[in-house]
Amino acid sequence: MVAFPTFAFAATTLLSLTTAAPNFAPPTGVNHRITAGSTTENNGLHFEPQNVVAAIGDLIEFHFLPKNHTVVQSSFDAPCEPLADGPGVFSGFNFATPRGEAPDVVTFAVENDRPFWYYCSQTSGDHCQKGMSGVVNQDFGGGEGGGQDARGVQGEG
Ligand SMILES: [Cu+2]
Repeated sequence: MVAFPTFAFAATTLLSLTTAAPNFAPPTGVNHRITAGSTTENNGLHFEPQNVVAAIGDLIEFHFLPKNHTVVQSSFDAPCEPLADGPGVFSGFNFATPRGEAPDVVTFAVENDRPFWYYCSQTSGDHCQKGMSGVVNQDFGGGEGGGQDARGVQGEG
C-alpha cells in the first residue's frame, strides 16, 4: 500500500474522503494518479491524465507539480466555476512547489460512478481558462448533462 498524507477537507458530493464517508465502498486497491500540472502539456497548465475512468472503491490521488495549482469541483456547464448549489471539493492553495512534486497529496475514494468535473482555480495566469480542467467518470453514454447528477448529491446508497 502506498503511504501518502491525506489532506483533509470537507467533501460531501461525488467523491468523499474515506474517513468522512459513513458507508464508503470497499477499497479496490486501485489508485489513479493525476498530476495537477504537467512537464510536457500546455505549458504546465494541464491535469494528467485529464480523463480518468475509475471504479467505485478506487482511490484518486492528485499530485501537484510546479506553480500553485488547486483542485476544485465544478460542473460540465460551468467548468471554471465552483459548484453553485452546494459544497464541493476545494483543495485550497496549499501545494505550491518550485520544482518536482509538492509533498502533500489530495486523495479521495470514489463512492459512485457519477461524473466528477474539476478545474484549477489559479487566476494568476488563468489556468482553467487556458485548459486546466478534467473529469473522473465522464458520462460517455448519455448526454453531458450527466455531470449535473454530481451536483448536490446527498447520499448514494
Ligand atoms: Cu493550475
